[in-house]
Amino acid sequence: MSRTSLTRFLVEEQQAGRITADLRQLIAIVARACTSISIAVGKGALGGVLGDAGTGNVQGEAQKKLDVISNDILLEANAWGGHLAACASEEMDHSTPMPAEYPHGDFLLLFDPLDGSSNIDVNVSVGTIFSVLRKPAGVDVPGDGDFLQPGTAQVAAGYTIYGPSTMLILTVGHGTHAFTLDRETGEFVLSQRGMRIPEDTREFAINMSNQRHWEPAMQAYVTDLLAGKTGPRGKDFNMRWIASMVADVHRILTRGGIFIYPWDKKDPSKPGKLRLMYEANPMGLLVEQAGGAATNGRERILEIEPTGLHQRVPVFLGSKNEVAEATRYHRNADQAE
Ligand code: P6P
Repeated sequence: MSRTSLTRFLVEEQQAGRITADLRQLIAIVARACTSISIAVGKGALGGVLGDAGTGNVQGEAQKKLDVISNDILLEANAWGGHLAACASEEMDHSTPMPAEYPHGDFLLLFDPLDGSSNIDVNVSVGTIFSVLRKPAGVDVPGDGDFLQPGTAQVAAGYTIYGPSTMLILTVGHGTHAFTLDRETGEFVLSQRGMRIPEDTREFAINMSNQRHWEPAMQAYVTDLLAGKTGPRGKDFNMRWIASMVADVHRILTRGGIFIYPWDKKDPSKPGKLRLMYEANPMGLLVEQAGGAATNGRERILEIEPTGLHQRVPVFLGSKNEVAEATRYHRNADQAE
């Protein structure tokens, strides 16, 4: 069976006029950086890279050594790429314009270098999430404000999941495609062209320990899920929660489901736990390109006008009809107010 490498896939996308040479090369650089992260993650206890780095990030979260290592790998890989104007990361307080001595390009790269890293020390799948935007015209040195573009402006998005196999899931706006890392050759090989999420599901992913903190519409929705076929939904549901967004979203892209991280009143000032710019937006584009849906419980994630680089949002994503049902509960509650 002839194999399609990521390199060939990207050249074909460029030949079809769907991406530019610069975007092709940027994606190839990010993929190579993810291969390096996969090697670092795969060393586990033998690499001296587990545990806390002893530092915190802008989110006020303790950084794992691998958070910092992964962030550095992505920055170093892109330094000489020549395609970026600036980077932004969960692990950096502010965006970073490309230093003057490096070649510059027209793209903005945002990433969560190692999402789910609290799972690293217990050997559960984690991943790198990335999003690519265009640098606004006329801007020479981009600042944080230049990143504040809605998810519909993304020219590419993807994640790499470091699991039993390392897989890169990518969209450039024409479908969502899966590549598997061939560890012997070091290349990503196309393993599924055109992933499709089933429109209906019987599987939901949520951290149920927060139930008492949810708003009434969320309580009502989950109560009806749990009532199963004896309740208004008329069917039984199963639950999965890996607490690693990349792993939960990958399962949903592969077999359907709904992933929810709603607002809760544990910290009312926070609109949600997950970040819009480098988690919800890239995952939202990947899911929509696979026939799914992504909302914040009320509106489409990709149409949210960002107000901050590390802004948080509630996330409902996955099987289109189930996301619509969960969103209906919230919109109906708003109308009843
Ligand atoms: P909780 C990981 O820390 C993360 O950002 C996502 O990957 C994951 O979906 C979520 O938080 C898990 O949150 O509150 O269940 O630990």
